[in-house]
Amino acid sequence: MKEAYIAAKERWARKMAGQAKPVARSGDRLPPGQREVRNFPVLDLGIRPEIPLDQWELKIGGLVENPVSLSWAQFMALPQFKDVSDLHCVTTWSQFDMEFAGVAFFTLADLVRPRPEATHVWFKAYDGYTTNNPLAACLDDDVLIAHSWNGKPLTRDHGAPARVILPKRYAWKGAKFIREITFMDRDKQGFWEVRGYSNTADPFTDDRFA
Ligand SMILES: Nc1nc2c(c(=O)[nH]1)N[C@H]1C(S)=C(S)[C@@H](COP(=O)(O)O)O[C@H]1N2
Ligand SMILES: [Mo]
Repeated sequence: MKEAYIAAKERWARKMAGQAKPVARSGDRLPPGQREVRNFPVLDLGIRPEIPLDQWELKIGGLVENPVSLSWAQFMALPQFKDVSDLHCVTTWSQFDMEFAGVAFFTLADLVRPRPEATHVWFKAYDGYTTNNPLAACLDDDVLIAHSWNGKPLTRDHGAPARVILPKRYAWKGAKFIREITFMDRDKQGFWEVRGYSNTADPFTDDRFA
């Protein structure tokens, strides 16, 4: 684990806590406080687990009618989805026109059938990382579990074999190395959320800190 990196990000959140945010949502493509990059930086806890495809599984459960544990073959046999979106990291870099391919979140929701009580989704990754999102945000038509970027399988640095992409939130809301997706009837804060980062994480209102 990159302890120094985690500690520095925590200090940054503490220092910035309670600072005024813009009242109006930005209509610009580049969100406030961001700069554009073109090199797809790598940002994570530094663990980057290696997960052989024949050992990979994606568990989807919690408050659902039909919990599943998908093998790689089963995951790849689901309807495939491609979407081009912009990625915004809270550390202020953004990259435009990222083409991710994989399985749409709504396809997985159709498969497991969330119960009416389900309001939030908890994501757990193979490196121990966690994050959380409202179910409504996950059901947006641009959310997917990606296995490829720009036509090639994800590299380990970028979360292979599969990662969650939520284009309308800061990138930390999408778990790389995704392992488990759990539907819940309450919110539960993830790795960065308990360390001072915003639970809503809207890049266009500079919504970085709790
Ligand atoms: N499993 C896991 N997912 C993660 C992270 C992590 O540390 N572990 N970091 C998040 C953060 S802060 C960002 S900005 C993006 C970075 O993705 P990238 O390294 O492919 O640019 O992954 C997010 N998902
Ligand atoms: Mo990030």
